[in-house]
Amino acid sequence: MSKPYFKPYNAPSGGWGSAYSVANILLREKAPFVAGISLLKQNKPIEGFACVSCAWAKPYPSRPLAFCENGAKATAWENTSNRCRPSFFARHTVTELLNWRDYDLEQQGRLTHPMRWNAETDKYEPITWDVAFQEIGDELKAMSDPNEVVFYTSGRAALETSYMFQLFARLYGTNNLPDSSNMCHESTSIALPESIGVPVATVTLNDMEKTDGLFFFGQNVGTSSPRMLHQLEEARERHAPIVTFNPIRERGLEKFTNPQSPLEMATGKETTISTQYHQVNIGGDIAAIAGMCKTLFEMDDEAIATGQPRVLDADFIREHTHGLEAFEQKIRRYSWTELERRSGLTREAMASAARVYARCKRVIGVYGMGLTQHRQGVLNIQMLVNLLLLRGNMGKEGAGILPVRGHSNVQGQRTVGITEKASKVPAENLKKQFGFEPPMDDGVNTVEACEGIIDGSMKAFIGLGGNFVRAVPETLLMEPAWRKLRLTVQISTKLNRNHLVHGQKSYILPCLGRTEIDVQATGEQYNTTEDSTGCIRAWRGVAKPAASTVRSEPAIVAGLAKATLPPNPRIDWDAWVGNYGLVRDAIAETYPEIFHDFNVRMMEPSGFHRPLGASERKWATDTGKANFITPDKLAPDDDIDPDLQKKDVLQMMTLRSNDQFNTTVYGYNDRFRGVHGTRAVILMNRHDMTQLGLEEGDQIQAITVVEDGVHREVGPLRVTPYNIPEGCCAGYYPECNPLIPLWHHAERSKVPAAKSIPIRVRKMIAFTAGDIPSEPDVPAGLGAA
Ligand SMILES: Nc1nc2c(c(=O)[nH]1)N[C@H]1C(S)=C(S)[C@@H](COP(=O)(O)OP(=O)(O)OC[C@H]3O[C@@H](n4cnc5c(=O)[nH]c(N)nc54)[C@H](O)[C@@H]3O)O[C@H]1N2
Ligand SMILES: Nc1nc2c(c(=O)[nH]1)N[C@H]1C(S)=C(S)[C@@H](COP(=O)(O)OP(=O)(O)OC[C@H]3O[C@@H](n4cnc5c(=O)[nH]c(N)nc54)[C@H](O)[C@@H]3O)O[C@H]1N2
Ligand SMILES: [Mo]
Repeated sequence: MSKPYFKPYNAPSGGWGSAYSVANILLREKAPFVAGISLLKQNKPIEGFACVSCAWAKPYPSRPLAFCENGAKATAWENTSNRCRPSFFARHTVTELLNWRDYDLEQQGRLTHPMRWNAETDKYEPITWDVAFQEIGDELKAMSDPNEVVFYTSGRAALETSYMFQLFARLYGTNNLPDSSNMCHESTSIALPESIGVPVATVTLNDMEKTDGLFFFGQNVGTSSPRMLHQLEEARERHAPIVTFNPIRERGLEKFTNPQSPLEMATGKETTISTQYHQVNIGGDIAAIAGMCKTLFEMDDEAIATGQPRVLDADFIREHTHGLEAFEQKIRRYSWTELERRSGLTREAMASAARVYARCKRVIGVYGMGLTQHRQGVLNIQMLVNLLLLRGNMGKEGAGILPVRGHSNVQGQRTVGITEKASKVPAENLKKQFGFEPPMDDGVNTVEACEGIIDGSMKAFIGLGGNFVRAVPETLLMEPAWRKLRLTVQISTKLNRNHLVHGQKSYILPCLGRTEIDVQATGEQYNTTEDSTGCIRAWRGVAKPAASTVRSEPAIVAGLAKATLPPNPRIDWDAWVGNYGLVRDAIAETYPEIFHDFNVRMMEPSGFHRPLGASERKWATDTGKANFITPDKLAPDDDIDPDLQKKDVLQMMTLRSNDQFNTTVYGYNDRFRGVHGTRAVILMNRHDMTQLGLEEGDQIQAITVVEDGVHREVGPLRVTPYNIPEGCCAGYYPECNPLIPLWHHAERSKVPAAKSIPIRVRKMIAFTAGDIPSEPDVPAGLGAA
């Protein structure tokens, strides 16, 4: 591999860069034909499959090519012609594979056989499905307490699988159902119900078409949900302003050329996405929004004084909201100096954003991990809702709140019972349907599951997808603790680090992906998902299964459940596997309001939407109104160590590159950010570099600044000057995860605060240029020795 280098990227997002990138991965996965055919069916309801990348809404009628660069990569990745067969495992011990990079592990291709780790040989060896189910079932039956078992879900599994998995866990006797969402939008699930009485976005594609202003906070559309760029391009064609708050200038939020428009590609037409771009400090959003709200109050004063139309929507506020007075008092009291210092923005910048906001009649507030993954993640979101409420931008066409969800069905999983919170489950319905007492104690979320694994109280882990140990914080404590688990079971498509960091008894169960044809006893099966806009639809796979020995996720969950649970006359697991329609009937019975007539309504190509009170200005909150939530502080460091204010402490955010999907690394280039051939970088402000005596290309160790007795260090990372506010820096996820203390999470939602890790850097003794280790030599466990 060539030497890493850094070169700013000036082309638009999309465009030819995107076209080349898609062609490259199709060739590399040796899947140009299979994946190419699949791509034609991507995001086509009923006849095709829902993209396995992000959860952004799929318009109907579909575009002829309804995929984006990253969706194409995800499809190629699943439809690869590489196979990770038993012969591969026979050649390598697990200890040896632990030194491989994440990229090389997944590059082995699709898993084909159920495998069991053999302690004597330190290798995974093939076993039959029956033996795998029997042994896992026996282990689970031998546990002394069902609450010693974690049932984790990564956000991909379809509604049918997810429903079966939660039922399995609850029949077993536990609500230990953490989900990738606990590391992601759980801040949303806490914030929005308190503010507006719903846990999810209130915005549909129709609203995207009608809006006349979008305000973007901490969401990287060009990488994380590129299909949304089409709606943004259309909004810009209608001259709707897009105002962005992000510490760094993300390409997708600046310029876009539609790679599927021959005209735009030929003429090089670029659309400017953001009309204002505010490089807010990491963690500075509460202050930035407070600054906007303060301006709005002042503008409203002026309007009243001069007899102009009000700036605030007084009727809406009176009729539909609660708590304005306390909120307003608090906001008016903040000084501009304080707001400027915390946000990193000038008063004028905040005021000009507010003026644009005040001119728009229908505004959508969009956000992602830049708001949720902070200690004040919940409050971040509630502040954005406060801003929307001031002008009645909730429950009317073209307006609302839009958390952009990550995994393609992560929102839907929550809807059908994947949750650790007992109160979120219709226990009465489950009891009536299946004749058992569902557990009533809350189970563990992701952080609590990690705590239990570290302190030894958790004994077994069943993973429905994902790469848990790699995605969570505190890697250096988690990995050794994981090895003490009595049983680890991973239902997976590809080999990843979590298979290698394993429990005393460990199994890999290979499953079909959503792009693949799923034939069961009654014929080809549909599966269903819910997207970021609460739209539920039916899909089916089109590609030939990776191997005849691979099973579908519902079949695997049913196999485990049957081997573990006593027979239940009301559940015929085999019948469910033979016909997923029967699972959907069960879902409809448990959740009639959302899923009545599920099997019929799912066939509507435009899908059906779950009912959302807030979209109709019905507020299921404690006050029966939409609540203004008064911030108790502007930034998280208000209440922690004064040490953190010191000059040499930087706030690090961990980012995704354009060439990865979570822990799956497709390649070592982050085209949009100009980083090539490496992921072992730290992006820094030039002024900070000078202050710290660093030059471009220097190698540093990043060390977490906390006094809890644990030393956390990652490196070497290559210093790269970047346009980022002073005192802020960035590194890649998951390589930097060893830096995050497990307790460093959002208050109440417990989402790891992966976007604000206080660190110091230590320069490494000078290497000669030739000695500098480049990324390809760095193993997956990039943490310090
Ligand atoms: N290609 C690709 N697509 C993906 C994924 C992937 O890994 N790769 N992952 C999927 C998943 S599971 C998820 S959750 C989503 C994640 O998608 P996003 O929500 O976009 O999450 P990130 O990419 O982690 O970073 C979000 C942005 O937040 C900014 N940011 C960081 N801190 C702050 C802050 O304090 N304030 C503000 N205003 N901005 C901040 C960062 O600069 C970055 O641009 O994407 C999904 N789609
Ligand atoms: N530092 C830091 N940490 C983070 C984040 C961050 O921004 N910064 N982001 C967090 C977020 S938002 C999330 S969502 C989590 C992600 O955490 P996870 O969801 O646990 O991780 P993924 O990388 O998405 O999981 C990838 C693995 O899933 C398996 N897989 C893929 N497709 C399928 C399928 O169809 N079925 C099954 N059964 N398995 C499949 C493959 O084996 C693959 O190796 O990470 C979190 N961790
Ligand atoms: Mo996520």
